[in-house]
Amino acid sequence: MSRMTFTMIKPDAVANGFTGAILDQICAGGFRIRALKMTKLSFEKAADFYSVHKARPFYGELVEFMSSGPVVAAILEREDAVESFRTLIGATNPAQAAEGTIRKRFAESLGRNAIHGSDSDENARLECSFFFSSLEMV
Ligand code: 3AN
Repeated sequence: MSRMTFTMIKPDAVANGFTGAILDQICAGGFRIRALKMTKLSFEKAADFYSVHKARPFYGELVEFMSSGPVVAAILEREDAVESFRTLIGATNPAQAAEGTIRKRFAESLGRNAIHGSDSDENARLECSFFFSSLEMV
């Protein structure tokens, strides 16, 4: 799985009309889209996806936001996928993200930060299978 990562364009960026521009930047960054879907997470599904953050003070706000509107989920392939995708999206807080990164360009705030990227190969594998069946990946 080290050539794969998982991403999700979050409800803020979808609602703001940035889906096309973000997918364009991902492809320009050398990633190949292996699976893609627009969907809306239920409160329960969002709570499950982010359950690792259950103890954090922002968990309720995060789950509420992530289930507030459509998201665009994708499986991406590239050499060194997890690390290079984290570089492409920039720091969690867009105020600290490097110039030209996806979060710097498109995120609203720390909570509404436009895009998710897996933080390890293991989480990439889990997150890909959370959203996609083997039939949906080409
Ligand atoms: P990343 O998405 O960069 O891996 P994490 O895993 O630390 O960052 O946080 C998961 C998500 O939780 C972030 N994408 C962000 O939307 C939200 N988040 C993180 N820290 C805060 C915070 N202090 N206040 C509100 N939301 C936060």
